[in-house]
Amino acid sequence: MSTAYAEKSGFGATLWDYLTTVDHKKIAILYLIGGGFFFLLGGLEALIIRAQLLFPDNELIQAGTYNQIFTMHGTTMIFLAAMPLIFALMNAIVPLQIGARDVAFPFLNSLGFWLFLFGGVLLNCSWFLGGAPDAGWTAYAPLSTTAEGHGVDFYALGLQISGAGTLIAGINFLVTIVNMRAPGMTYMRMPLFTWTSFVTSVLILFAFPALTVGLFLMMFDRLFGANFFDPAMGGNHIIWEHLFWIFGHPEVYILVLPIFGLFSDIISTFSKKRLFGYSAMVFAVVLIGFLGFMVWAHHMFTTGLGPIANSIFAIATMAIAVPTGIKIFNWLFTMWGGSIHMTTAMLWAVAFIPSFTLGGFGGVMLAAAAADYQYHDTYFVVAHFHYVIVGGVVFGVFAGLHYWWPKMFGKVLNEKLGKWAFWPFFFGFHLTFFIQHFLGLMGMPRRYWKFQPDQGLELGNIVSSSGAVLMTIGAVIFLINVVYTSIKGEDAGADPWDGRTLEWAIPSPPPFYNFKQTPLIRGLDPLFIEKQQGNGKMTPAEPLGDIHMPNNSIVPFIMSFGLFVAGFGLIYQVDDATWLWAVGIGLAITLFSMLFRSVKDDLGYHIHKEDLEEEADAE
Ligand code: HEM
Ligand SMILES: [Cu+2]
Repeated sequence: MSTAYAEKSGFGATLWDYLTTVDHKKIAILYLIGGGFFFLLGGLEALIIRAQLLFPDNELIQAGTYNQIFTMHGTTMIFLAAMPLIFALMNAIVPLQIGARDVAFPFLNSLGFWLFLFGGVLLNCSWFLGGAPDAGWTAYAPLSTTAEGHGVDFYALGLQISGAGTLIAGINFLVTIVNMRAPGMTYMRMPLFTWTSFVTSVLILFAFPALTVGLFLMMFDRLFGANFFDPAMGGNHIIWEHLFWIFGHPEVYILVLPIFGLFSDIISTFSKKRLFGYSAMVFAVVLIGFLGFMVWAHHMFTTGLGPIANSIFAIATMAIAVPTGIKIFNWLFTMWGGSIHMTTAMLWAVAFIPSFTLGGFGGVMLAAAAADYQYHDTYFVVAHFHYVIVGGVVFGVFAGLHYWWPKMFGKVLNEKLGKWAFWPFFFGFHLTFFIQHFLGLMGMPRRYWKFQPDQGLELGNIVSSSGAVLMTIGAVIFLINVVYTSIKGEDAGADPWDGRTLEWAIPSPPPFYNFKQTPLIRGLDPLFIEKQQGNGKMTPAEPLGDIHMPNNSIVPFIMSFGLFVAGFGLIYQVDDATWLWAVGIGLAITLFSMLFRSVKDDLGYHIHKEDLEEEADAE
């Protein structure tokens, strides 16, 4: 290991290092651990749902508990599992793909993570403090505004805090991709994963504020006696649905676009071909991002917006099938005639194409407004969105982890175990969710605690629940693979997959400064170009020189902790005004940390040229 900045070892030192780190690669690992933990929690909740729905008239859990579990399953999976897992991959890879030494604002990067984590912990504290939120992950008013207990308050405050973290992360990636690209890395030379992360960051920037506003209004209605969503007092509960879905629909593209990007990279790498239709792919991503904001009312066809609004939103929704189709054909054409290597990552990618496409078909069916009166709030909807979210996002996260694990940890995940995890998960997934389309068409409503015997729903539900068991087996094998690889995995080397993009040009795991010299980019797939036309190494764009690095800081952790304390205070001041002290103390902690950060100079440090040279000699 390098340089004079020798690191202390031992558990305490490692813990402190991670609490204070501003290195995008370590923050990626934090997101991976946090998101992975919540994914397991959300998965456990899903298993409880499927256990309750195994038999008709089942009394395994109480109706009220069921409401809490499906609400927390959905909320956890979307906000605390899928989002952070995607941020894990973006953090680990985007700076490397553009030839940057870190993100634009490393301090903010750390703040974004800790806000997400404390928000998620706050939300989950509700389990131990009188009950979790139970108004669905969509928290429609007036159900949410009149729900008893503090569950929904935890929802409003927890998501507000973690949402702030997401917004910060989105802005950070935007600035990073606009400003930090290496010389020669023009927009139209960026790998698709970077492109989609860029568009996703734009969507975050425009979508999350709608959620922020909605949650603030909800907080005022529930905690301070306001009536924004109460028609009896002159409010309007439909406004919540608009605010929620103006955020909520783009959110599904926020989740799936980076996945489109990583599949594009993976399919091109393992087909040993340049991505087919690169510029059409970029165009399609931007168009999907734009149209994603035009369709939110397809979630509200049955609220009585009227035939004109319904028709416009129906057509806009169906229009998204066009750029999505462009992408699907381009993936197929990339594979066409390629020399295909069926690694585990590629297996997930190939499985993703038909799975996600089926989800898209369901989506176009739901978009037919008149027909949606039949599908709405049935299991057909549950089937549809799990096809896109599991068949898209979860498959994508597995693919991305297999593909980039060597870059992140220096070891290749075991391929055999990887495939053993894939098959049960893949079959389990289709078993669980395909049949739900039919359960929905047969009239089984979504979010119901029980179904009745003799309605023909028994078999379908048993099939669905057994699929969930298979998926669990797949997930467990993946975890075993992680443990096995960390003990026995083979060393990856810099470029285990014969990669095409810049992240494969530096060692695995990369040194903490990433690139010793910023590379010069000569075209799309820059490393591939150097392998074809050069000596397989990137040409440096600058002479060897000192590298400026940011300092670690505990301040982001403390800032987020302050908001966590204030969140509790806000929730409980309704019962007892002394809790206002907690609000004051929490906000004081946060504001004081901000002041401290503003007035104290933190200029970072330099890695000296001589140390880098010494390291080069040692190599
Ligand atoms: C992996 C196995 C999974 C299983 C077996 C599963 C199962 C279920 C079931 C049965 C419901 C419906 C509850 C009801 O309406 O009565 C549900 C709802 C939901 N699931 Fe999943 N799910 C899984 C994964 C995921 C993932 C990965 C996500 C998102 C990233 C997700 C997001 C949601 C959402 C948003 C809801 C709606 C919750 C609500 O109605 O408020 N699920 N899930
Ligand atoms: Cu939508």
